[in-house]
Amino acid sequence: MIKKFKFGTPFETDAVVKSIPLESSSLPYFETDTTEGLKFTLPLSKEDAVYGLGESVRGINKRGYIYRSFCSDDPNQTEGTHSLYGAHNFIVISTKDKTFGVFFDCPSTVTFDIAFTYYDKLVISSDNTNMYVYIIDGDSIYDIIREFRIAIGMSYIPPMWAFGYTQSRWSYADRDSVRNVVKGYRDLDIPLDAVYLDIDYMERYKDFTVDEKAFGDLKVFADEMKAENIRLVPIIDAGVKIEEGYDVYEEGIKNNYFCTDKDGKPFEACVWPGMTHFPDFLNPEARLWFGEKYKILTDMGIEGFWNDMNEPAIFYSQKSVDNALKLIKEYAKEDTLTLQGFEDIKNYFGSRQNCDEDYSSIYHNTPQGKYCHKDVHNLFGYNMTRSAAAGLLKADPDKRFLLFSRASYIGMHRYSGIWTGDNFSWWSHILTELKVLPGLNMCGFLYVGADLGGFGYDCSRDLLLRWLSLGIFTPLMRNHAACATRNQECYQFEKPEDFKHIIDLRYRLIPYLYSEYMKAAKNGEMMFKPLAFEYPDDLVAKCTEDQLIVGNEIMIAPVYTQNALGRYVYLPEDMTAVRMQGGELTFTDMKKGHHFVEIPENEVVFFIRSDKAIPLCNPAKCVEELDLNTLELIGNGKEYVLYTDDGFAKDYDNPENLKTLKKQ
Ligand code: MIG
Repeated sequence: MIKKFKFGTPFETDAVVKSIPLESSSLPYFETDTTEGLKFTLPLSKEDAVYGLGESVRGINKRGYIYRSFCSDDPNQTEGTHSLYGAHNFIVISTKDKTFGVFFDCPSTVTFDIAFTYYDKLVISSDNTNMYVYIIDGDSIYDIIREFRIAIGMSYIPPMWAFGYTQSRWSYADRDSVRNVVKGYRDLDIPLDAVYLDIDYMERYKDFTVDEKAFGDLKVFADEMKAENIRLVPIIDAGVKIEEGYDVYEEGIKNNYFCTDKDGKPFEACVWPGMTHFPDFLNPEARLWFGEKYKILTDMGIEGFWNDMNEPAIFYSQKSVDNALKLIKEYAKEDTLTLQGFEDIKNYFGSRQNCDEDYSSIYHNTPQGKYCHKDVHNLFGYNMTRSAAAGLLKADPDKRFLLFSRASYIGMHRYSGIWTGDNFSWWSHILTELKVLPGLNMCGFLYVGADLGGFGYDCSRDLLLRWLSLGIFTPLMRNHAACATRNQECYQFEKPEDFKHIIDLRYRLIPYLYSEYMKAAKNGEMMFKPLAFEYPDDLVAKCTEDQLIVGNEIMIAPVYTQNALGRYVYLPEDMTAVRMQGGELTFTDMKKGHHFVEIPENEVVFFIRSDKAIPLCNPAKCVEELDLNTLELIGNGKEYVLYTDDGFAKDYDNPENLKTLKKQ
């Protein structure tokens, strides 16, 4: 049961697609305070848990911290961070006597103070007095989530090749660099399905252009790669370079498709291309226009994209530069810079990222009137990606494209996946990724993954092995690294066969992962489930935040500490441990309870639940070459319901896609 409550005059975000009548009664459960902005308070007793918030730091149970939903360009995914790239205002509150969900549909900052300021209170507040609040009741956490997911619409479904292993780096500078990556993998027989093109494939960072000196005719090169079953996946940035003669810039100016400043002049800020304007993705006409540009690249044979810098990220605005110069001139009147002057200048430059002053100077021309960016900030990346999805749908209505975005809001899950943005080559970030997965799924984001191996800093061989051992279970499986970091492709490390065995296992699991993904998408379920949801009456399971149920049949318990020879694993029921060792699988039945499981860094162990079975295929060098007709069932169960389709067409509801596989 989902109920809709209205405060003020909310901006229509289109997060919810189901039509739900407005309630006239007051908001249940919470104490509502409207004296200053909006504030909703709920008492929490000690054992109550709060789940959700999609892309956010810290635990699966979000208790004990302040989170701020404000799409931010911030790679510091640490315990001290309050906001990440996505803004996902859905939580489930689980108390002794009742469990319910609540979604705050508000496009500007919402603060979730979850038993932080007051140990026994949940306080949700916003300066914005205009929002819809949805209350979702149900018999179980899963019922509540399903109800919410029906209201926000079905999750995006990628093409099947996007379940393959993919390689990225900022940047592969030219054709030969990409060819070398493919050769590196193919020579060692390590599977690979795609290579990403980061910003340097463009001509001077101009969207929808290609640096032909480095990449030649991209269509020819995309065909060459396609012949090897490799897809090229270019990046698209939100900012459009200001350059006379550049058609995207000129069309945008001519038709008033860019965001403006207060006076209606296009807002100017510096990002990778230098000075840019931002397409006004909240203006439906501008959205349509920008989205249609993706066809320039699909016409060259491109079948996937990643949308970046769409919080939007701003290095500095024109106004900031003007202010900075003023500040410096002011201090330059003195002969020497005082400490205060030094600090002022440093702080001014240091505070340009995710900067309130800039976001307060941007305006959108929306069907609901002129809006200051600050009030609709969290909708920008969502609508950039919605624009891309609409363009791709128009370019080829019957085809699935790979699409994922950095910034997001609930609603965007219908159009694309997300990657969790910049992270670091830190051991703690393996666990960070594991913990973020259930929350993302709750909010409808199913096609998800983190930069495997870590984006910033240098990655060690053991870190990559361990991270891949989690990454083989995430739908988006991409190894990505920042410029000036150590090479991170698997073939760059010693004993590459260790990497091959792990990635081979991923390909063997694709029939299972794809089936579970499709079931989750079609039925509003989660693919990554906390043990707390699956075993609500088991105290230990409730507290276990470093293991997950993946789909309905398996449990994972990855190693996330360096030099560990194994780890403690809690089995909430009897399970079969599946061990991949040197590419071979062995099976051990294990009893419910605590175990220390030895897991060398080149092995993977996962667990099949009692009376369940999962399908495995043979590995292949790419998804296209997987033989999905020859499947073996493993585990103690007798059957498995497999979902298959051709991996491209959109006939998701064809009953023939579901087959019950039975053990011989
Ligand atoms: O300011 O395009 O998160 O994946 O490699 C950095 C370069 C811009 C940020 C993305 C990252 C990408 C990088 N981009």
